[in-house]
Amino acid sequence: MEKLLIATTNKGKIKEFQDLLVGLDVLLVTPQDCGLGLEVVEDGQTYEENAGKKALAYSQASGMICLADDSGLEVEALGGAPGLYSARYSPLPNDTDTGRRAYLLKNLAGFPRPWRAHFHATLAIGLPNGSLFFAAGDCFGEIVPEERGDNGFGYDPIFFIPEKSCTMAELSGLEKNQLSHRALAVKNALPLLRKAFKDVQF
Ligand code: ITT
Repeated sequence: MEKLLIATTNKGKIKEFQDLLVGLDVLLVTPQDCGLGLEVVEDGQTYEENAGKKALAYSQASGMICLADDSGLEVEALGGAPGLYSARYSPLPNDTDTGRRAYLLKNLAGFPRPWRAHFHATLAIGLPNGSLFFAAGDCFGEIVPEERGDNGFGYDPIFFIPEKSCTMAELSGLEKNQLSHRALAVKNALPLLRKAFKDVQF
């Protein structure tokens, strides 16, 4: 069976991709499965640049078709921050998801609610010949000042979805995968992935 390398070190993303890509008839492998420990510097100015950089680095190191994700949370009152810097949004180096959520709430404290926000995901499909294909998705909601729920990862416990009347972390994995930015991006990426596996000669 052909293999797709999920080019991320984020365990939350890996779990979601494993569930979102069940319909794709390929074997999903992780960098850990392949013994790959790449450090990709995310210095791009856009989600596309960073996702493309990760997909290419992993496809060149592995010789496999790779799927990379660059995503973030954009908060209107903060002019779109943390955005591209969502994974590093903290004054403390190596802070945790909990620390980053607390820092975001501290920065939002002076602003009137609702604190409108959306999650964005750009996926890059990298081929060993250097070709890149992109797909994206967004999920809209608002930030709430108290954490709710234990599922998901990152900013999920403070991201409220009005249509569901709960936070992203209160949704089951299955429910999150019906409406998240990553779910929508995967839906848009599936035809590109199918084409990539048809076209590439292994
Ligand atoms: P890789 O680069 O290895 O994929 P990463 O976590 O560094 O892992 P990003 O640079 O794309 O990935 O950062 C995305 C950050 O945005 C992530 O660490 C979370 O803080 C946040 N984020 C993205 N998607 C999210 C989601 O579905 N739920 C909660 N937070 C999310």
